Amino acid sequence: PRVVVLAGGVGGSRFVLGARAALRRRGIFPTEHALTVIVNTGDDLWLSGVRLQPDVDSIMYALAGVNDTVRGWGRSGDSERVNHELQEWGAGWPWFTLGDLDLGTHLARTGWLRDGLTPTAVIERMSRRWLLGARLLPMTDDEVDTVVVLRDGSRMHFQEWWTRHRAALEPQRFENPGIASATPAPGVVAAIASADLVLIAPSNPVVSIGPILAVPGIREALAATSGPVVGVSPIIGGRVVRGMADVCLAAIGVETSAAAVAAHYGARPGGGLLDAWLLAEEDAASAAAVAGGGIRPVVTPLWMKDEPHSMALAEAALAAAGV
Ligand code: GDP
Ligand code: FO1
Ligand code: CA
Repeated sequence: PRVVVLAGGVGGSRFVLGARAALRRRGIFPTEHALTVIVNTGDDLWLSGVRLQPDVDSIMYALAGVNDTVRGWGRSGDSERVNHELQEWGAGWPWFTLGDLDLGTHLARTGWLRDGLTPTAVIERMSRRWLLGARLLPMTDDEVDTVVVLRDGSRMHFQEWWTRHRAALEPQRFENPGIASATPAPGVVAAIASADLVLIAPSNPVVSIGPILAVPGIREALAATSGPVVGVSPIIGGRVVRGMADVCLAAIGVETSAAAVAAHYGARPGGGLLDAWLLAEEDAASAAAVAGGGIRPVVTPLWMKDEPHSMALAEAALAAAGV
């Protein structure tokens, strides 16, 4: 089958690892042709002259097996010599660490962007270093970095709000300046159109999946694709399992519950996104509400504690799509 996944960083990468494993288990090699990941680029930023793509890198590093699984971002076994030097210069952000190996990625990317390559072409080139087993596409080649607007009207880059303030400042809304005139990256709409199924990873619905859906043309492509669209709840037992997605959900008036996130995405027959929604056993009581909203609920374990559990979750998603 041709599988498309919409994904953010940590939740996205764990799920994508599971999807790759599930396809391999069905004897599909190489999985590059079967698995396309459309990645959020709202987290991206310029810092100390280099371009960072945190969610793209999280997924690339995880698929390559070189990610720092403890911290959840960056490279395993990284060092911070350059970062210390940047701090001595007062360059960059004192609360934001750029690892030495990770900086190698950012330098390579920035150099190629300066040479005139698009982000899509850079990601394609970087992907050749490893046997990733998936094709990574940015949601767009346009720079539409997420900005947080606070109650007092002040604005800051999403990364500052998330890493420096740990989402402790109450957001009024999230914006992606320029997104209304952004276009999906080459291959994105075609991948969705020719997919046998589309999976929405259990990523942050507001700042990971939200920006992807806000790129004009992507929602329309999802509505028009002939295969099923299956989402996985990032909420288990009414709680975000990692991170601070609850603060993001509150800002857009969505309760932190599996059913509320499903309703936020909406039922495909009603102009929304989803045909089916995977929710945890802890949330089984809200399956009826999901069904009432026109989305087929599937109760299954959602905790991706290791790759076998991620694979089991991906298999449940494939099964829900009848694939
Ligand atoms: P980020 O870009 O690094 O913030 O990562 P994502 O947006 O891809 O994913 C973050 C979301 O993943 C969090 O809001 C969690 O709710 C969700 N998440 C993390 N671990 C798990 C898990 O084991 N199971 C499920 N279902 N969701 C998870
Ligand atoms: N997250 C942190 O909490 N602190 C950091 O210093 C940090 C550095 C960093 C560098 C490169 C990169 O790709 C990601 C990095 N992250 C860091 C993670 C990242 O900022 C966020 O967790 C995500 O963007 C949210 O999805
Ligand atoms: Ca992210």
